Amino acid sequence: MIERYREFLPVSAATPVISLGEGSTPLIQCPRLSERVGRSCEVFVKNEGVNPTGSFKDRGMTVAVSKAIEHGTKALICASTGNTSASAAAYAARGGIPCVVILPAGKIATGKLLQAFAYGAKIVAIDGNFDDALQIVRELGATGDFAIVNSINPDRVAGQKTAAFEIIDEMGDAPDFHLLPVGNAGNITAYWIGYREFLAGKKSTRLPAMIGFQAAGAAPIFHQRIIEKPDTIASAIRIGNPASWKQACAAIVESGGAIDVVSDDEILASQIWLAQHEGIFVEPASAASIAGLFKACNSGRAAYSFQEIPDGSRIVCTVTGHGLKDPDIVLQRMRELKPVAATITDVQRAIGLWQPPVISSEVEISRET
Ligand code: AN7
Repeated sequence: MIERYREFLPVSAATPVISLGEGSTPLIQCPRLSERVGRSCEVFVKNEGVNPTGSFKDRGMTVAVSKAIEHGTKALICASTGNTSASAAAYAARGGIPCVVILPAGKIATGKLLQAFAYGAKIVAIDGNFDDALQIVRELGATGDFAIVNSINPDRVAGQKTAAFEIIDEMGDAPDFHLLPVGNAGNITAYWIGYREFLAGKKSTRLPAMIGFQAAGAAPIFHQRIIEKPDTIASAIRIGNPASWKQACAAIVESGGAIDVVSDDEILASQIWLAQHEGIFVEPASAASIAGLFKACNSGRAAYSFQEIPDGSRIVCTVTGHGLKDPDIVLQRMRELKPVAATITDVQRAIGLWQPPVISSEVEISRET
């Protein structure tokens, strides 16, 4: 990714490029999502779950770790709700330096914790939430012993803005709307920088409205106050005091966008809907952008209603992480698989009994018209 967008990144010939082949992720045209919006609008999903460690964090991490190593850093440190730790651990291994990850105990999705172990990070679980972990990381970073690779590190944001570049390069221009989940607010900040940079460089002719979605129980930006005890099934965005709060607000206001909330039930229903209607399996936090799209189509409750948007509008939803990272919730809802005899007739009978939705969505997301 650094090679593809080198001229826009804070790297030089002296920077050792620590890469795992991140970026250049698919921008998937989604006919069924488009149908939900209607009026010839086109919806695309930017699938960041196919990055090397399964999340968008790899874009920022390749730059942050390359720069940290260029600067002679001895060790990396980050706080994380899971994906940052998985990504930092992988790129640290790739770069040959140690990595410490500070995590809220018991709140990290199985796949992500497993990744941090597998890549060999030093893992410290704290009796506290992500915001507490980030505070500790800020203080440890100030000692000079570590390079912080959270998105408070500008190199992370610089790397992440390349997702906006890719969208413009692929679509030929920026979309009209960009929807994405918001946690610590680094990603919405990075996309907005990317979109503005390509507009200034005349690689695009417009800016999208940025529409961010927080989980209802962890929505500090929406409520305009710190949430002391954020709570949501979407553990990746269980953040009560986002580091890039101000930048996110600027992106939303400057772009004429909005910040909105989606409930856990809406998130889980959208996760399954996207998997079963478009074949894209994402983790719950990522499904917030899809839940948000559905909400925007329903003018009654949405902070930004799509009812009035021009026909033919182009909408991009970023999905940030792979569904396999957080299997527990889907597992709970899966029917038990009872083996049948290994004969054609038994298998045929079993297929006949099979009922499509394998996993039923508890919440119906219907379009209010
Ligand atoms: C799947 O890993 O904050 O608003 O520590 O993992 O840029 O924070 C993860 C965040 C969305 C929110 N989707 O992005 C972490 C962490 C997924 C995520 C977000 C995260 P930001």
